[in-house]
Amino acid sequence: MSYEIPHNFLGLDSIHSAFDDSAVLVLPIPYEATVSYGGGTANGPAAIITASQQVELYDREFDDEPAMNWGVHTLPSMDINDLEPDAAMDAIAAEVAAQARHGKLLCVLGGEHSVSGAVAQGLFAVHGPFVTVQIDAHADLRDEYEGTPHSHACAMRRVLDAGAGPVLQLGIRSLSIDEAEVMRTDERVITFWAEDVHAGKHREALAEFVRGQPVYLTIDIDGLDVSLVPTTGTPEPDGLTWNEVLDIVRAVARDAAQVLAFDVMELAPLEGFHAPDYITAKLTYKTMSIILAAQAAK
Ligand SMILES: [Mn+2]
Repeated sequence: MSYEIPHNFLGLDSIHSAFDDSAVLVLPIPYEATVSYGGGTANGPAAIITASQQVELYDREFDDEPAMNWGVHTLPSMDINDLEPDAAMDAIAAEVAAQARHGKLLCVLGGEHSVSGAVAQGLFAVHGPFVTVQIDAHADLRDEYEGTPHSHACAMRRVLDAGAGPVLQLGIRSLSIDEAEVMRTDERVITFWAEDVHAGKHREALAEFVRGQPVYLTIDIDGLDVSLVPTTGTPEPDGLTWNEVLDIVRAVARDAAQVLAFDVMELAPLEGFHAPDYITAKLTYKTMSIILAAQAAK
């Protein structure tokens, strides 16, 4: 008999993590290729999964253990760091498309944010058009950065290139002059700065943006205030609070026709400093719980 905790998200037993019976698929993509400042996102998914095993399954919000009702299956981690960027992005898009066909809620753990462009491609191939909600400190609208179109600084530009639909950004507080121009001229991009979110100015537009639409929610962990998760490659002050982020998740879950997928990106864990890993893991569990509860209520 083994007493080892299973190495899956939340450390679930085989019954509550079986593929067939799970409503959620967790896909770890520890891809890291275009670090521009601090590195370490390749260790993000493993740190989130390890920390998730310490998160209480019981959630007061639901007076229940959501994971025991829905089932959460953790897929094998993608091993693509040796591939050229184009090939890595193709591999991600293909894997996401293959998993999206199962019709379950897909939860991608990164890894650097450039992964999200390929996730959008894979989702679009299966589901057709959708809208994207981005929680992030950075606009990520550069066409290329440091010589590559696959930089994490270009993540949302690549999501737009996937052709699925518009992007609504929340919590943005760092951008280049060129990105400011993209925001002014590209009507596919709607931006709410961090201070707009603090003031609640995003609420009406967010509800209208997702209403009746399939949605992809991408959470760059640096969108949160840096006091919550300082271990990220490109930190910025004045981020979103825990409750501001969960309010956004609740609004998306409530008003969307369906949340196709969400991701949690850019955690760069630091050995011996486990609080940010735990907070990221708890955010991931809360997000899937909120989405599935809203879906069940529709
Ligand atoms: Mn960011």
